[in-house]
Amino acid sequence: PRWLPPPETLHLWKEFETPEPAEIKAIQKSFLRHVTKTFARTAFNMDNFGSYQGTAYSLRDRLIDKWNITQQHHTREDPKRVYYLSLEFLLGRSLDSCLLSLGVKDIYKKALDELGFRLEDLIGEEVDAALGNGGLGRLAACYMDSLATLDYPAWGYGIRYNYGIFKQLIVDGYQTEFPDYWLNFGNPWEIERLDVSYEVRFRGYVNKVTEEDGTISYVWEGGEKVVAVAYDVPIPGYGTMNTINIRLWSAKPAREFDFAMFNDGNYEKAVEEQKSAENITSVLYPNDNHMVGKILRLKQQYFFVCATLQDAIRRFKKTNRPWSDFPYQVSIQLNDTHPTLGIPELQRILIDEEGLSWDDAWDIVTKTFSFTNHTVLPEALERWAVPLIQDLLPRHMMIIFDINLFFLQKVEKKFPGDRDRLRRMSIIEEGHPQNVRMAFLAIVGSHTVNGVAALHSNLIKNDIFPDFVEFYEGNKFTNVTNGITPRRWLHQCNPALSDFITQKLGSDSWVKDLEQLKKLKEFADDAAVQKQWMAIKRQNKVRLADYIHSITSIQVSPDSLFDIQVKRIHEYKRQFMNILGVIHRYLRLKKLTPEQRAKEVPRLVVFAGKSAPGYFIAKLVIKLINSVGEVVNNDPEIGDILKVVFIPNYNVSLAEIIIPASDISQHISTAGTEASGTSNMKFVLNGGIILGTVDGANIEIGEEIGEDNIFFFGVKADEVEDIRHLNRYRKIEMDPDLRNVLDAIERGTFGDPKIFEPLVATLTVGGDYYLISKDFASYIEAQADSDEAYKDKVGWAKKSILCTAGMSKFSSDRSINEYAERIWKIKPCTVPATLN
Ligand code: 9GP
Repeated sequence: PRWLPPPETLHLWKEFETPEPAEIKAIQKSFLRHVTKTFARTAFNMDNFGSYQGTAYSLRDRLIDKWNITQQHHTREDPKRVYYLSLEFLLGRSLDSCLLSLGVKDIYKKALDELGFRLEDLIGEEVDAALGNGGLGRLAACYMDSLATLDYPAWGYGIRYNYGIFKQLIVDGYQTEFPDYWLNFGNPWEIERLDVSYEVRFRGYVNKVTEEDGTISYVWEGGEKVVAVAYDVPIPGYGTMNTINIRLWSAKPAREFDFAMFNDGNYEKAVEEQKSAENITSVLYPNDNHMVGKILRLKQQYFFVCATLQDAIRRFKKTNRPWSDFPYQVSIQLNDTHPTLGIPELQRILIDEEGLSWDDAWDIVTKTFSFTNHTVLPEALERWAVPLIQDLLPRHMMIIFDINLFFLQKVEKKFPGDRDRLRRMSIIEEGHPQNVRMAFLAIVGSHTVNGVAALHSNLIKNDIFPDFVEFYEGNKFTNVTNGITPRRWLHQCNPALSDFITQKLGSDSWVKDLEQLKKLKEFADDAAVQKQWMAIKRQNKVRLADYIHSITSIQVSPDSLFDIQVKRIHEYKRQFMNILGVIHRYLRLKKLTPEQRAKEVPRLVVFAGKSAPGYFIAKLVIKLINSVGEVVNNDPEIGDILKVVFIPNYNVSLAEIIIPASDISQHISTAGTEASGTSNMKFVLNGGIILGTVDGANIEIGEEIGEDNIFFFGVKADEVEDIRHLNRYRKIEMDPDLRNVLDAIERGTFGDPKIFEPLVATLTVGGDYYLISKDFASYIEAQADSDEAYKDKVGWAKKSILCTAGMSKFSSDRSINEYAERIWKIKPCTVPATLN
């Protein structure tokens, strides 16, 4: 039985829980010091932004204290560290999450209240750090939170882009892009480290040197150099001293100014050179699941791995260990193929600069790196033209050729005479020009390769890299199902539900141990709990409805079923099918009598997400959604029975408002195309029900929460290839309901049909690659099932509770523990709590 405090002792607890006035005073003092001294403002020259800055800087002081203690402890203990290399970290806002991690939110709130500021208003002043596109970048951010919380000695490494993902505005129904000036108002969450910088070389030539004893070595010389300067972003663990670091590199010119050129009167050229260095880290490439072969992107990739390896090696060398210890002290995780150049770069450093033999060096390299693949889409798998690499990184190209040669020799030895296999497995793809297959290089240079959900890891093994599985006899390949941090994605974004769960479980320890959510199952049939649970959901829906109104002027009813699809706009994610389903619903509703209509479940369909700027078809999907919304939302016969809203500029802080408000969320990728998905996990953790395909992590979520609590539909992954094959060779049989929907578009029901012709053509003449027609009937059926289920309020509340209760597995803490134990072989290095 749970211990309960005797009522007469409660005042003692209360007194103890109330923060010491001195503590409040200390916060106010540090706040005012920063406001007046750091930002030179006064009581008569203040606004919410000024108080956000003061609060952030005061919190930053605490973060830096903890960070310093952590670093000193790690230096003393010298544990094996993991380095998580990622071109994207989608951190979102930091103020709220830092307040929670440090356990000081309530006391800060009080301190600010007394000064006349509302913490909620300040939180809204912060600009998102949006250094990522979508799932891959947000996953990196969740993993940093878990690494810190679980006390692992870890570093994140990436690029400090001056411009993060573009801002999306909707103009006349179309996406338009604006630069994201996120650094314009300063960034309290980073520390500029002018003392930590490294040179990075590009181009030049390779000198072959023959020593007196006949040995040959290579020296990479000449070319141009830029400097990588470190910016550190401290990441505090939740309720622990451990505060790790994301080190983001910014490019600066190697020499401040070319005075010779300047004096020659060539001022502009001198400035130009400076600019070209800074360009390297200027902008994040806005493509999700799609590679663009731009030289600047290749420069970004090398720039960041080169600086990172120098930093990791400097840290390693401080301990005076032999090189053979390196893989036992350092583990490097490649987040997708983007940092793969780290493999030839470490090999280059070891043989050219440290004088190790090829074999000794390669042994170290392959024991150090591991690689996560995040996609099976062919257009996302990176290939770089050999001439491009040769020009930019001549020595690396030589090394890649050698890695390939030695690798293919081993393949030949194992499968003698199998030329076709050699062609298939070669890191160098033949053609004009030749290409480097980065995934192959990553596989060959890593000890472990993982996919991000069970189905995806199987597809990698069976469909994408089967030759490699055979060659390595299955030993390299494994699965680590993705996870999300429950700190941000429940505790922070849904405070009412978080408090309620804490109250029901009798403690808040679930925030660090999601296994405990399982105990919520006991309450699934409890009428009082159901009532409170759904009341919280409604509050969150009101919050979203208010937001929608403030941004789009569209009034939506919180009593409708909130059906949400938010993610990058991509053909494989099938937002197109969703809006076609909405049209189908609209046409059906129009045929009903007002009495019949009144019996329908009112539904709000929400979309949000960015399209890559050059992705024509995805941009047309956005236009169609807005055009349909225009008609449906203004149809007086329809009213609240159906509303369609596209919320512009989807980002992390918007997700924090949207996700807690969903009744249903859609994850409807063609089976076998979504590697995992992570927003599916966020929605279900917040008691939302998935309507989705048997794809990615949906499958494992279904296993955990029970198939009664998820609306599955559509073909299975192993059927897709056969259907595509048939689609190619015979006329596609269009689903009749879908035909009706397309007819309505073609009749001009949603504006000029000419606009949508290329989009409709993807289903007709285009061969319907993503099988919308095949899945349409079962999609509509699943939607109808969800309407029926929603009518049963008690049944729905039960489903919703069981959803949250079943999500223990999807904590990023579980994922990170798996990586740490099975792949990185690192252990927690707990920092003694000398500060609180
Ligand atoms: O598309 C995948 C998504 O399914 C997954 O959840 C995410 C994190 O693992 O990675 C995405 N992949 C990419 O963004 C590009 O490889």
